[in-house]
Amino acid sequence: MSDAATVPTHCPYCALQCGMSLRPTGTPELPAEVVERTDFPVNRGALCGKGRTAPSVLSSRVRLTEPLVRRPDTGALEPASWEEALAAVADGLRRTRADHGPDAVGVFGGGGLTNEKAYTLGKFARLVLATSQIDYNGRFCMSSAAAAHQRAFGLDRGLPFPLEDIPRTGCVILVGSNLAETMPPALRYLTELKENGGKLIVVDPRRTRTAEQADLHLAPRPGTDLALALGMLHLVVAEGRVDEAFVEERTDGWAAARAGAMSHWPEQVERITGVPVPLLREAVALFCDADAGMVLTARGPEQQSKGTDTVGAWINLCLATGRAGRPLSGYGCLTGQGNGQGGREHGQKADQLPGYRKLDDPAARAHVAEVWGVAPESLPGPGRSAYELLDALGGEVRALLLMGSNPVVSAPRAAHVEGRLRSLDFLAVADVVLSETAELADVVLPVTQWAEETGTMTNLEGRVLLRRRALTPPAGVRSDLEVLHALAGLLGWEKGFPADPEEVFEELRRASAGGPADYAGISYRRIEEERGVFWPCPEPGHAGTPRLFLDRFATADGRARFVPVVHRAAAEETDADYPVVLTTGRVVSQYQSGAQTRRVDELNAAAPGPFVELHPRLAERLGVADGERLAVVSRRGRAVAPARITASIRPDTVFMPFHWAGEGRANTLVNPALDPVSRMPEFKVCAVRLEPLAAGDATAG
Ligand SMILES: Nc1nc2c(c(=O)[nH]1)N[C@H]1C(S)=C(S)[C@@H](COP(=O)(O)OP(=O)(O)OC[C@H]3O[C@@H](n4cnc5c(=O)[nH]c(N)nc54)[C@H](O)[C@@H]3O)O[C@H]1N2
Ligand SMILES: Nc1nc2c(c(=O)[nH]1)N[C@H]1C(S)=C(S)[C@@H](COP(=O)(O)OP(=O)(O)OC[C@H]3O[C@@H](n4cnc5c(=O)[nH]c(N)nc54)[C@H](O)[C@@H]3O)O[C@H]1N2
Ligand code: SF4
Ligand SMILES: [Mo]
Repeated sequence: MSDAATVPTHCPYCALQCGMSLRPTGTPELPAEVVERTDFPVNRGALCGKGRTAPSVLSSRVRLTEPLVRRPDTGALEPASWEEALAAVADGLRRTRADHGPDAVGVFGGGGLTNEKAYTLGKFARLVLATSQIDYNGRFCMSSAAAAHQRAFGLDRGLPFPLEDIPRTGCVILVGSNLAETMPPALRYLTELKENGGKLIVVDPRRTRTAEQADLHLAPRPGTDLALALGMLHLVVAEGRVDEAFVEERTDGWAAARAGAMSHWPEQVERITGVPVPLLREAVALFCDADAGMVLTARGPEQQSKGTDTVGAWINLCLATGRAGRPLSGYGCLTGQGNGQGGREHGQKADQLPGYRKLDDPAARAHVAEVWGVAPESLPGPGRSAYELLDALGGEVRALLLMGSNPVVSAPRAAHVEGRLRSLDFLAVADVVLSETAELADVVLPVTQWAEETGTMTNLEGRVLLRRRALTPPAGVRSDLEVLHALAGLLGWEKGFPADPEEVFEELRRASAGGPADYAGISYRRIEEERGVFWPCPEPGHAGTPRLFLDRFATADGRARFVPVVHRAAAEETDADYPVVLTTGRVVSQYQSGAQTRRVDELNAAAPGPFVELHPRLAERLGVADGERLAVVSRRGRAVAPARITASIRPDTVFMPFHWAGEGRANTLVNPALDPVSRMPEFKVCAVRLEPLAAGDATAG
């Protein structure tokens, strides 16, 4: 319900982008209250605890309200005027460029930034800084699914159908998604599926709250989803369940993909994954007996050094069974961050130009260069991927502008990344709070938040949404767009970097026109009137595209491509020194690096700190009791957190959430092995050893 005094908007956090309304209170301590908003179809008023408490981060008690500059005499960050802070950033970037060349200046963005910001950040890097060195945290999130989408379908949109289709399909295989904790209001789609008689299969090494809802739960060893999908495809062939007509009419490459699957015998797959053959057969029967089916993946199978091939294997299963390019069927990836979808479309990715164009495609360069009023040759080429960029800091890349990420907590091999950040000649961070990464900066720029600025977000369904400014920001903060506008001016670009979001969006429309992610027909007004518009939407008269691929896939010839894949091991396997598998992920009450949610009392009460989840049998072998401190040691380092003993996890695996800094930082342990195609790090599998700490033992590191 919204009345005149409330403003309809969307949650600042995850890719569901739940609708909510805000009622301004006029007090700096808590500037707004959340009011239920039922007219947005995705969540119909429901919110998780993070969304409900989001206004707490708007409080002047926890946020940054003035720029900070590091003083050479004290070495400390101290308050400064905006003029001084911006001049220091412009100087730092200019000096590095003069001394070491344009590619010595890097930019790191985020999938929580609005489309307007992501677009402007990419343009700022390529034009103002003339650097190729830009990437963003979305590389850690959905890049493997994006690469697999491109390979198979010729286009990457997380979900090719709206969430409302899920309850009407026959069977959903949910692979490595803990939706009940990561997108709680979306659980409704799965309960409705079951109410309608549909089946749910969940693939997760842990019996999560989501897995508890499943008709069938498969619990593979982390890092073995590729073998699991191949084993299912093997059975599909062996049992004569291939949709030959669909394969013939709509796909290419089946023979090679089939051969790959046939070399993975179910018994062999059981040995690799730990999933018994009868359960594998049951999964195939549930999936193939239904009239229609979907496979949805999230970070479990994607955040692996073979994530692209793994998603490819699940897509192959969909294609072989005719569960793609048809109503109520298909493969989809559940994108994670608020603008995880739009953030990957408009040019903050190392190899990309707006509209999901490729930076190395001459036609794409010519189109975007014309919109930007520059010569195509002046655009730099593709740069390093996120982890490779962080790893190059202090070496070839000597200054960094960071907007919308907290890699000290969220990057793999985090102690190393923290060291690289410290070794920079110059670091500028724009953030809403003093994150662990902002603490290392030479200049910190305090920026406005979701409720205080206008901009568009594209949710996991490809639905472009608008958040209108609902509150007046505190006097000392500026928007990211104002920051980039001012910096561009100081670096000699008076024009081309407007601070007004709608002006940026109008340019983004033109830059995206004709590209794969075409926003040309979308306007702020249309989004408001239609409660979101699905891309591609090439002209104002076009209705938008909620469902993709029904007539043809987005490849040149309209046919989907099977990709031949075979199983391979994780980059780091267990051995005598590191005998246990570590996997990592999320809990319901904290968000990402925790920079925002660790500042909310109610969320901290619910999820106060890190823990190591382990099976009672493993705990017994180690002699560790519930709540006792446990050191987890990998080849990258050591983390310490209390044990949480539960029979819901495999006995050969431990799980740590990654939301905290300090001694319990999970990413101290994580292996930065990269997928060769997507450059996604292997967040979900590495080898560790566990060392119980005697009470009072302070050997944390
Ligand atoms: N509460 C909360 N919600 C969030 C976020 C948050 O930080 N907190 N972040 C948002 C973002 S950016 C993202 S990307 C999404 C992520 O959403 P999810 O992908 O649902 O989250 P994760 O917890 O990372 O991983 C999901 C599951 O993968 C399982 N898993 C681990 N290893 C493997 C494996 O090898 N194979 C398989 N099949 N499964 C495995 C884990 O046990 C876990 O239950 O959540 C979004 N929503
Ligand atoms: N071990 C392990 N590590 C992981 C993962 C995992 O599953 N396991 N998941 C990975 C995934 S999927 C993701 S998406 C990453 C996310 O990890 P991060 O990139 O660290 O994500 P956030 O914590 O959301 O960081 C966003 C930062 O930007 C700030 N911010 C928010 N809004 C704005 C804005 O509009 N402008 C500016 N300038 N700043 C803003 C926030 O305060 C915060 O400091 O973590 C990855 N790391
Ligand atoms: S599910 Fe995601 S978008 Fe919805 S309220 Fe929770 S964090 Fe916000
Ligand atoms: Mo993510």
